[in-house]
This record gives sequence, C-alpha cells and structure tokens, in this order.
Amino acid sequence: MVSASTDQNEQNEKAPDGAFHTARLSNHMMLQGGTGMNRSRIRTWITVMASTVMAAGLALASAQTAPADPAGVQRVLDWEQPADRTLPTAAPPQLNKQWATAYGATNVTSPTRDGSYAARFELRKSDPVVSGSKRAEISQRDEQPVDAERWYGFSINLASTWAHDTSAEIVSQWHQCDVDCPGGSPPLALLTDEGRWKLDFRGVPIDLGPYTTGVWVDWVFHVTWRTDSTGLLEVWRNGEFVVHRTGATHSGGPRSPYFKFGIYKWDWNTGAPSSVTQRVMYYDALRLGDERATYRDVAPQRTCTRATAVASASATTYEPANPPANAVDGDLTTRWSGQGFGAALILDTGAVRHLCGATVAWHRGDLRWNDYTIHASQDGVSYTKVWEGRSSGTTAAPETVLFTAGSLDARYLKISFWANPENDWASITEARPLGL
Ligand SMILES: [Ca+2]
Ligand SMILES: [Ca+2]
Repeated sequence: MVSASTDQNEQNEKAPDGAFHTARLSNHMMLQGGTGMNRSRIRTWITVMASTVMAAGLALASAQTAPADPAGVQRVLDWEQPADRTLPTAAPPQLNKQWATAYGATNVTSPTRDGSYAARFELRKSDPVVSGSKRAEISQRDEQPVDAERWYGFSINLASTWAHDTSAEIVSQWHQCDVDCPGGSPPLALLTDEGRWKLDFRGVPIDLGPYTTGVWVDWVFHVTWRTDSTGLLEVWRNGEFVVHRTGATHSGGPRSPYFKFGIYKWDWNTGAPSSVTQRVMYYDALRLGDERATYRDVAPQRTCTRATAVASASATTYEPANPPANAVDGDLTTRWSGQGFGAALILDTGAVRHLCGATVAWHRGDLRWNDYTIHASQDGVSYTKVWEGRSSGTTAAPETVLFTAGSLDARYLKISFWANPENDWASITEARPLGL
C-alpha cells in the first residue's frame, strides 16, 4: 500500500479503494483504576433520630407524573408546576412538612438547577425542635413497599455561607420505616461533614471528597432495598459513578425506607460542639423512580451536553510529531495523527462515568469528511460500539455526536478512523466525551 508518510501534506494520497479495512486492532490493556472513592477513618457521629410516626391516615395517592417523564418516574419535584409551590406553608402534594419557621423551606427563582424555580432550605441553631431534633426537611410518606427498587435523582447547591464545621449535617436521607421497624440511624444518608461529602451507609461512612459551595451538584442514587445479598446501592455524582455496593441495604421491616431531603443537624439539638449557627442550601430537579426507571429518567441534567474531563489519551498508532495528547490539549491547531484505516484514538476519563456522546474535531474537517466509529468500554478491554457515521466535512470545529444506543456507563471511548476522501490518515484536533 502506498501511503503518505505524514498527514502534513494532504494533497496527493487516496484511499486505496475506499473499502473499509478490517484490520484487527490490538487490544490495549489499560490500567484499571478505582473509582476514586476513599474510605476515611471515621469520626463517629451519632444520630438521634426521633421516630417520626406518621402511619396514620396514609392515603396511597396515585403518583403525579409530569407529561414528559416516562413510566417509572413516580414523582417529579422541580417546582415548575404551580401546584408544587406550596412552601413555606405546606409540603408539596403527597409529601410531609418537617420545618417550623417561615424561612425553613421556601421557593426561590435563583439559583435554579432547571427551569425557573428551586427550593431553599434554611435551618438556624435557634430554631424550634421538629420531630425530635433540629431540621428543615421535606419527607416522603412511609409507604414504600417491602423489597422496593428505587431511583432518586436530585441536585443540591450548598450556599456560599456553608462554612466548614466539625459537626455534620444530613442533606438527604433514606429513613427506615416507622412502625414495627428497626430503630437507630437511617440506613442511608448523604451528609456534609468536615468540609466533605460523605455517605453513611448502614453505619459505615463513605468519603466522597471535599464539597464546593455555590454550585449545583447532581446526585443519582439507585437502591434495591433488601435485607439479603440481592441488595444494591449505586451512586453517581455529576455523572460519575462513585459508589457501588451489593448486599443488604437496610435492616428490615414491613416497608422499604422512605426519602427525606433538606437540612437535619442533630448536634444543634444535643448541644454537641458546632461552630456555625445557620445553614442554607438549595434543592432542585428531584425525580423519584421505581424499578422501571433508568438513570436517564431521573438524572437532573438530561441533555447530553456535559463535557467530561479526559485523564489521558492514547492511540493505536501515531506519528511522533502528532501524539494522542494533542487531541485533548484544548488547542484546535494541534492534532493526533495516526496512519491506517482503523487507527484509533482512546480517551480515558479516569473513572467510570455516565456518557452519552462525544465532540470530535477533525484536522481539515472543513475540507474532507471522515468515516469513523466510537466504541465505549468500562475496562479498556471489552468495547461496545455506540456510534458510527461520517463527519460533516464542512467544519474544522468540534462536532457533537450522540450515542445511537443512548447513554451508558463507561470509562474509555475509542474513536476509530475508517476513511476520508484524501488519504489514509486519521487526524483529530480535539475530542471529548460528553455526559448527561
Ligand atoms: Ca426547577
Ligand atoms: Ca489539539
């Protein structure tokens, strides 16, 4: 085969016959990393959970579903529906009120995660006790069936005043059922503690790293509520898969745990040391799904636009002047170039993430189209094709492609070149994965 020795000069080479080569690409063993989770040594914290008995008068109201949401989404609470903007007087329909002040839970128009409204929670150390402690929370009713599988998607914005405190607070929790149910701390809670996001999962803390105030942080929880080995806990933060646990997810009872959100700071009731006297946070884009739901159904941002950082780039082949790192340096004047049909650029995001597409900018992309495929992988070994097609040939700017099969969890994307009308060189100036 006669081939150009470089893609610097593009004028004279042609693809041999236009046929796709079926060259076997060698597998590229990639180092498998963890998901970045750290278990920290525990600062023991004791919850003083009042038993909030609300079993009386449970009406199993049919779930309210926004028209755009699919079956499986039981409840959307993004505060865009006027009927949901009941704060601070009452909880939204089908939910319970657990605050005692006019500022405890309100609706605001800024900041919002989606649409025009969000909820604002404020708790002060001097606030009255509600259900046995200091809290400003909205609670699901205790009506979750036994062995339920549930999806929970929501977004939290800790106000810029959310200062470091040695005393922890819960900002979302999954409370065990109230009647004929095990006591003690909730089986699952999302906390801020010592400047960090943490989960408390059945008494075991899971450190999720430092929190940042003043920004929306998207969370998706998938829980199969079981007392045996068939239980499952999965957590994504901003599209990154950060927690995976199997086994028992709660300690039993006639119903599965129910969801509560808002601020709960027990130390302000027990008198334990705390260096702050006020907490404010914003909450939006809550979706509650059942076993028919998927990540995509409940995730706060459901348009495929979130640029995902690339930890490293590699390639099946490249010329020394144009290495794979050039495809992720943010510079459209530098490129990766690899020769041969099937030449592939591999992007490693550093962790398993929920991905839905990619942006790809081609060298001379305004002068020639490129046929290419994208494969995704969790381990860098086993790949699944998620897209195939042709670039426009009309722009050198990044072009967005959405995975044909929808979104999926993956760490690696492999972008493989198959043909262009000029030569057999793959030349990509910039490429990025996209997440939800
Ligand atoms: Ca909203
Ligand atoms: Ca570049």
